[in-house]
Amino acid sequence: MSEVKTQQHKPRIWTGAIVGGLVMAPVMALLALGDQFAGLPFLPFDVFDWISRTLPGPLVTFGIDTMVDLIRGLNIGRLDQTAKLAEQTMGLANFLIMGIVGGAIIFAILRRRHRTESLIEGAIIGAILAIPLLFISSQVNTTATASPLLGIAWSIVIFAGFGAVINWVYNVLAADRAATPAVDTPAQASAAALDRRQFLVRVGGASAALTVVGAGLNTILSGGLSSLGSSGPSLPSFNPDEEILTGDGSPLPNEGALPTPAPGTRREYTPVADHYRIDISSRPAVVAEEGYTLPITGLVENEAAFTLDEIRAMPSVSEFITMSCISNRVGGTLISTTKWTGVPMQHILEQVQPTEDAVAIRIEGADGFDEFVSLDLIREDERIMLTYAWDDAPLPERNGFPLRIHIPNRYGMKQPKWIVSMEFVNENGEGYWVRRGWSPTAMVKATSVIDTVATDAIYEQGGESFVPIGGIAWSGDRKITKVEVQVDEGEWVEAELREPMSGRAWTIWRYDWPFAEGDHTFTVRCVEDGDIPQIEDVASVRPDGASGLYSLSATVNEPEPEAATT
Ligand SMILES: Nc1nc2c(c(=O)[nH]1)N[C@H]1C(S)=C(S)[C@@H](COP(=O)(O)O)O[C@H]1N2
Ligand SMILES: [Mo]
Repeated sequence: MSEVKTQQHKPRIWTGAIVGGLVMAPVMALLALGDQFAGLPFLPFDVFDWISRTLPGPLVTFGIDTMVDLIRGLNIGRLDQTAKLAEQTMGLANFLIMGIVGGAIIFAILRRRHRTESLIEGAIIGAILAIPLLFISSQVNTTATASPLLGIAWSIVIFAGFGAVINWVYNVLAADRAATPAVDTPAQASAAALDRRQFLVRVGGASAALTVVGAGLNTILSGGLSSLGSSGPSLPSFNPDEEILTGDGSPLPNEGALPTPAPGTRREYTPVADHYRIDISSRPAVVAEEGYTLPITGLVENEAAFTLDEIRAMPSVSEFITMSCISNRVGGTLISTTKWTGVPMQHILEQVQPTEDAVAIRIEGADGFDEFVSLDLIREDERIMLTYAWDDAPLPERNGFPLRIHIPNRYGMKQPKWIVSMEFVNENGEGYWVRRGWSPTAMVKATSVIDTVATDAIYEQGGESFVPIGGIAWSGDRKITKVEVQVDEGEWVEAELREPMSGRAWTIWRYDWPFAEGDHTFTVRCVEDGDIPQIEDVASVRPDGASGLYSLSATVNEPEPEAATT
């Protein structure tokens, strides 16, 4: 009798499993923070990437499709982001399962020991569990920018911590049981069980709180530069009945262009309020208009401190411009288009007269962000512009009021907002994100995205049904010359291209696909001027920007017969 009881005094393995899952959640939040702010490896995605490369393809596809269906069923996320979200969710879920197994293993091992107060055993087991993960990460990780040694140390510390916390929970549960030596009456036994349950509930609560705080910090601090996929606001979609005008009331430059975007395609001209926003601080820097001057110093003949009125009175240019963040994933929301107005930087050079040794300008933002622009680049590209207006109105506060720079064909990270100073220097340096391991040139890669498979806009023509499919393609200032769509494993078929608003704006494309009922996968690719195809090899956003083809799955059903009303 008492023999059996002593055995029951040891916390059970399944309790370890629960604890493992609970502790793993905040561990993942911590790993995400490390990924975000120190360029440390994010093991959950690494492990998932590795698994999906190792497992047979159809199994992985099945898993992703199931998740996509699930997420769609739950109505989370935009269709275009669902596939990536599914993969990421699977990566996280998979890691959670590993936490559960890890917790069970640690409890199983601790059960074989004499009870101790120490946390060493758990910490050691945790660190050992990290070793295969580190190996996997070294094989597949392409996003970490921190030194590998630091990555190893970080992962081992985190997992030792994971083990130690589980060990601690084990100790508390075991001590609790030891403290109720004579579990004789059913009442006492259930009181002890209640205590333990309360304790576990508290562990669960702490886990949830820490996870939420960690994930929240990640989102707030990164302002969207998150590897966990910032699903921004849904993009407003094209509405054929709405006439879009720019801020000064003029029509878009490609007014009347054909084809008409497929229903559900994003708006060609992003409303300024919906323009994506990325910056290093959680709140936009605020620069007061009153008393503002732009000091231009350093290696120039004429130092200057231009007021906004002076800048606005200089010769100006306007252009419709698509800008993207380098951390925009294929198909992500960190890309927008509006009308930019400003002074050509070449004009500014004429005003201040750089000296012989001047090589670059160091531009600083009110938030401490900085970047360098080489004078050679400015001299050879008259389009580089000191921008003061978007959509014919002063820059919004969050998008860089009062001044920001535009450099064609580069991702946003090269283009400071909230400019407070320009210093001409004799060396081209590394800007804020470059110093943190991102691309020194940040040249835009061609990208194409499916915004819509408009199953609710199926139409008939010549006895055949068609489903309008549409989206965007963009390649910086390089012209998009072709977009092709593939359905399942079929032939690539050319889409129609709509004349873009400018040479620096995205191209809307449309393909009316002959209807075929069922579950289908749609993939898109584009070609830029010079017959250069979009890069198909998958690369993550860090350090040079994402590449890879965008695809999505959709179920296409027979259209509902028209209701007999008029
Ligand atoms: N001062 C300042 N400028 C900045 C940034 C920043 O954090 N601070 N972020 C850059 C990045 S990474 C991008 S993608 C664009 C985003 O501009 P937007 O927020 O107006 O869309 O601004 C760039 N300029
Ligand atoms: Mo960015």
